[in-house]
Amino acid sequence: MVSLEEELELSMTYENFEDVPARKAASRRSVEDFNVPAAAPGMKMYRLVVVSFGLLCILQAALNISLRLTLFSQPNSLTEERDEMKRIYLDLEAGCNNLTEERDDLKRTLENYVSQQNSLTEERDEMKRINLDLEAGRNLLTEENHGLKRTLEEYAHYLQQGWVYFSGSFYRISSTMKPWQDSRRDCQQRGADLMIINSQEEQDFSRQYKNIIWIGLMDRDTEGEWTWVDGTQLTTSFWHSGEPNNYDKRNEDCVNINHHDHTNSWNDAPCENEYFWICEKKM
Ligand code: MAN
Ligand code: CA
Repeated sequence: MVSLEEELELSMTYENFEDVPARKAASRRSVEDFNVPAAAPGMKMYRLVVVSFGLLCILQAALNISLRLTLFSQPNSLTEERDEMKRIYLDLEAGCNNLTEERDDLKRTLENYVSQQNSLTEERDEMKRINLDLEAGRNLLTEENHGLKRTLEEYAHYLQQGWVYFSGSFYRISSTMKPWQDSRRDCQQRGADLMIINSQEEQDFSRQYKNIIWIGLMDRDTEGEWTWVDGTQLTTSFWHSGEPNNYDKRNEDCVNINHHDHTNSWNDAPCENEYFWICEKKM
């Protein structure tokens, strides 16, 4: 004989494996064996318990399935999420690389622009300097041009007045006779001075005039210290022999060309004596 509890236990253990119709028959048989009427309240309770137990099993199975689904689907979604994150990361990385390249490109462009600008600034400054130099050169040339114009006008003027050009100077012999000081004043009024002789050539040139003529040499300030009208001291001299001599104890402080037929033609004479004179305009 099998007790009700034992039967219940068996049913719980072998529910999935036993042949249900056979079991049902056995149940029926055991019920018949116990002689329990079919509609008895104990039977009802038994059936209720069995059904409840079956429902519980189904519930558990459903729970198992849903848990399994949840557990197995979670790693998948994590992997997907990870892959998605990976993709996003790769996209971001690529974007970042692109931005870095773009930034480097812009940097290079900026550097090029800056260096270009620097070289343009240098060029501009160089051009400015050149321009200033050219301007200075032009001003110099303009000045020179004006100077040359003035010189040319002077040349024209002295030539028109009958002056003779020799070795960088114009010369003029007077047509009247005056004392040394008046002679000098006449030369100065013409923009010139009495002749200064600095070379053998000039000395030879001076001898072509056959009259006695004053030149720009004197020792009025200090006796024996011969000075040219431009303030320079006498270095190369062409005194006639015996001169200067303050002849006959006279004060002969001014110089003239007296002996034209001699290379050394100079003579000292009293300044108040009247002679012709020769002016020189240095050009
Ligand atoms: C004249 C003047 C003098 C000069 C003598 C030379 O007297 O010209 O100055 O020294 O001649 O004999
Ligand atoms: Ca003399």
